[in-house]
Amino acid sequence: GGSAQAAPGRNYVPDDAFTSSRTQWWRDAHFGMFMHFGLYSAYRGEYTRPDGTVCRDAEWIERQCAIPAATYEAKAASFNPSSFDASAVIGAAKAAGQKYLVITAKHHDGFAMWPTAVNNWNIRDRTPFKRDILAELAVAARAQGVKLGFYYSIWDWHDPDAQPGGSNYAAYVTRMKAQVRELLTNYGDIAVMWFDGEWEAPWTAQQGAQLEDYVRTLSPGTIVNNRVGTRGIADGDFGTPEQEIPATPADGQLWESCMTVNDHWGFAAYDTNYKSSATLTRNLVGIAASSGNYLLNVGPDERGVIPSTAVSRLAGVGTWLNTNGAAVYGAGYTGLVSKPSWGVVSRNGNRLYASVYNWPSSGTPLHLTARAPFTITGARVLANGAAVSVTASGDGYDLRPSGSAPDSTASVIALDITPT
Ligand code: JFZ
Repeated sequence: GGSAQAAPGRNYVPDDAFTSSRTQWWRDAHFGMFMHFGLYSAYRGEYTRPDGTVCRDAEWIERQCAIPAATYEAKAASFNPSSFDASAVIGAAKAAGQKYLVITAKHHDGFAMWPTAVNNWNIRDRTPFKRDILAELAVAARAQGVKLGFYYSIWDWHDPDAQPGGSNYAAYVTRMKAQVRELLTNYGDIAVMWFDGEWEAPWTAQQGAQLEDYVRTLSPGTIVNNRVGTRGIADGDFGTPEQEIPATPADGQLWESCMTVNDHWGFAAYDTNYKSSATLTRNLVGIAASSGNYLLNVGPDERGVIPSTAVSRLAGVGTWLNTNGAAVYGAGYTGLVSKPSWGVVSRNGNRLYASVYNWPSSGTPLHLTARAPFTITGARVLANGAAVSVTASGDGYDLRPSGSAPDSTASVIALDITPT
């Protein structure tokens, strides 16, 4: 929150996110579920034009496929995701080891997935489904101990006052704030507000700063992403690199990399290019070792069901975490060793966790290059407790595990250390 260059009229708040107890749960969690679910999901990734040709896209389908506004609006009358099961969604997140869920309450199409009182462009007033997706998720998340956050797009393709050339953008901003108030007051504790679409004019840095302050006033504990406004003016609590894994921790900044489990955010039936559980697991371990969070997206289909392949790939991560979670939860950047070629190393206090992707053949060492001095007082494999031989060697240590890799995705060696 805040920056040295506070916007005029803004109360400057020191940037405490990196160390604050407010963000502790988020810094420890490292892993959340992102969910793109909205009216666009009803298209299943394909729009058939009046001339019979087919255009493909996901959550951008209205814009990318130039669907006439009236056609897109009419689609709502057939949007009936009656198989949506909030308990199953939260259960899938839990099984994956994800500690929080961020769902698109409103994407760029402006369609509210809750019964907003601000307008009638919402799931209750336009669909036969009528149910409040957000309320159902709030109940299930609380019951199962998963934290809940909302994605909210500042950019809005539907509200007349938000359109380019619209005469009364201020009126739109007032409605936006009324919606944000609903989200932060009607659904219990909201762990995260994840804004997006802030880059689109006429949204300004000052409006971003005011919106960030508005969220803080309504809900001081809520963690806010940086897509609320212009960087350095209203930069929220954490950065949001997209589809990438920074090699080092951001300097004094929290960050969360959002990625898709296949190749789209919203549901697209034709997209079956799911990442393997091994890839997802290594993404998570690599991100955690650079002190980041991994917000891994799934897109429920037009019935409200997360594709089963996505659920099973996520569950594979959860299975790995059941044995090796100590390398992720509560862990972060070591500062003590260089990133090795054979895997990644994370740290929690006086424990290092070497997640080994390429397990050596017997006798071949895994070398750890020390960037700062420390001694190793114990070493064992998390999966089976096997002792690992450690010898000082050159600029660091050699680890010599025995036998074959307990896990072909990543086998974790826990090292007890004493910084010297
Ligand atoms: C935005 C949305 O347009 C998209 O539909 C999806 O919701 C995604 C999570 O966020 O897309 C972006 C936003 C920011 C960047 C790239 C795509 N960026 O900063 O590189």
